[in-house]
Amino acid sequence: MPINDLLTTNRPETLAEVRSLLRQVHREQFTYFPSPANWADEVLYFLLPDRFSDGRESSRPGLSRQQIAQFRAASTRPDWNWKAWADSGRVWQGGTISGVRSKLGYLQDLGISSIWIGPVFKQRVRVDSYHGYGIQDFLEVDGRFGTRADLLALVQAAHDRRIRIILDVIVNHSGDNWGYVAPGDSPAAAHNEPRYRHWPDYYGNPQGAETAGWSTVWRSEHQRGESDAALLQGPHDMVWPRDLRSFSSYTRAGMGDLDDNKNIANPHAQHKRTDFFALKDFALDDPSTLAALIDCYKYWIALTDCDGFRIDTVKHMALEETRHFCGAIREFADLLGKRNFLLVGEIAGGDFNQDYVVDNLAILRRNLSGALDIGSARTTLHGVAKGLQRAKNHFDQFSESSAGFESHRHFGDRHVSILDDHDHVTGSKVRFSSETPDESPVKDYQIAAATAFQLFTLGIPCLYYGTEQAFAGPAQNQLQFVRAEGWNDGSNHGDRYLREAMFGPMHPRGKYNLDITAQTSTLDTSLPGFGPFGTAGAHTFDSTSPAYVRIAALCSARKAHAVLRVGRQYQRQIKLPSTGFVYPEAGELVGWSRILDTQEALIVVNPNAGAARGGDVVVSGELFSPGDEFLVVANTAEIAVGAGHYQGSHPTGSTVKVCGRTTPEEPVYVEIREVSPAETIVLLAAA
Ligand SMILES: [Ca+2]
Repeated sequence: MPINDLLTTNRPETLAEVRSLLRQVHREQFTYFPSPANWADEVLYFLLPDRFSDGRESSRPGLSRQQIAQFRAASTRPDWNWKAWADSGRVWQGGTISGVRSKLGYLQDLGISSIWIGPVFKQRVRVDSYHGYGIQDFLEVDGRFGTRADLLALVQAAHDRRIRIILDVIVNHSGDNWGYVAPGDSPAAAHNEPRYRHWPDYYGNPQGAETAGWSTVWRSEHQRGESDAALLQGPHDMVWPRDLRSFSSYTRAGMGDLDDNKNIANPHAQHKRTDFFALKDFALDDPSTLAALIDCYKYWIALTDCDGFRIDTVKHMALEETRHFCGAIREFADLLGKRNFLLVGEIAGGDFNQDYVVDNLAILRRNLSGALDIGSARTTLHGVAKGLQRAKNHFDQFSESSAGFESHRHFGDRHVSILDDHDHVTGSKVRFSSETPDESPVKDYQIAAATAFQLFTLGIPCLYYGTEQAFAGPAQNQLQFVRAEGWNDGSNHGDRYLREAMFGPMHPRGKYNLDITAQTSTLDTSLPGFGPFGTAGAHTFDSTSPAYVRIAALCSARKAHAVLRVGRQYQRQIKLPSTGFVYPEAGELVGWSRILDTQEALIVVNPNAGAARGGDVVVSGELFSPGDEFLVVANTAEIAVGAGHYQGSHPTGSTVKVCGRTTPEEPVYVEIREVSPAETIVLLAAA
């Protein structure tokens, strides 16, 4: 029976309707798409639906690298208003779910096998939460992104290509669906972020000396507080489903410190109970609230056949609540034949928090699958790939012999490797390529070298949209025009510079305070679109760009050889012209091996942006002897110029001989020579 049969004309209004639908799923034989055996076999791609594609790129020109370079070289652009462009970055741009579907071929050719799509659920209709993290209707797709049918069609089209879809879900909080009213104030003046109240107090608490006189009121479509909920009957009023309309489902503690990380284990800690600015914290310690949210998200699995969830703001949920949510979702997915449904947590606040949650919830595979590496692992990766940090800093994270279990990074499918994302909760609010100097000859593809670390070291690699086009925001000589507009400043909407609209709209959507029809059928012509590199009206879906072709070649090698995905991992010592065999300093050649059974893959990256590098790279002395050969299976420098035109060292298909052991102490090694800046070579041998 096709899943489309579950697609009712109207979305359910209550969880009773959802439960009836879930009973139907139990009763009838729907066919669901199975999970991968191991998510480390996948290559993830994270995109924000508002900022990726509107499916209409053929109506706009593509931006060539030459044009991008010209734009970036110009210190002034008389016809261009940087402030208007920056302002545009704060509002809805017009990307859609159907737009994502139109780009499946582009993503498949890049080597992507799973897409993590930012939240698609219905937002407050007159609020600028284009990022999707402020839900008003937990059972509906946002009209600006499309329909439930569009989402189902995306998943089906993706599955036809063996691409999986991961939805981004929020359990910790709802949108700005209600407000706080101080004693004596009008409900219409309902506001957000009153001073935090410590557990067990809350606003409206009859026992609270300072909070008893307060009330909370639902918001209308127009964000006004309304004390008589009977007047709020529209689809854009209050919250949906109806089951979430009891204020006891919300913590109501006001705005506290999101980063009081001292007590990650305390379920009543401030960071667990605080609102997320205007977004309202759910009282997940109320069992019926957590059960309601579990049913909402079971609905989306049943309806769409999605393959996993990325769970937002896990740090702000108590461990038991996360455990309960993940366990319930995993059982439901198991029932549908999705025996390895991905549940990956966003755990902010640094590595300690991340490791604490993973150690507690991921070890036995029954709760969380793993975590996003958004702490120091991400910034270390930036530094190593740019040649600014020793590669050992990256590889030591996987060491089994260092303290603890290093949170199971060495298990390889517990961590999702992140180079860039939409938040950069740790580190600067600018993309990897933004920090590569504009005059650098590797500006357009240094990020491919960073991606090689993601693709070929332990973990599940996740590319952020725009990585393959080396998105870099405005040029250094243009930053003067956007610094005042929050460039790199998280508290001033600096996140927007991590979220350019890849499809290059001419203008953003009609203003967000208009009704939904006007928002979806008109454009705000007073602003330019928030296109990449400080442009509007030109897209960047270029499958010939320097980063795209390199990453595609690396993904192709990864797909072809299991050893590159699941092999054991060893950083290799290298003998440089001036050293013995050492773990080289920052900016020197980096080599590491993956070993599976009797096969060894050797990956060599030159993170030096300015000069070629070579060295003698150690390989396994247990598997290989002098005279054996390694075969080159990928060379990014060669891909860039085309196979017939490559004049450099180690072309694909060539071999290098194993040398060494001229004394009993000497290791066996291969001689790698003249690797160009920011290029990667992958070699393979079987004993
Ligand atoms: Ca919370």
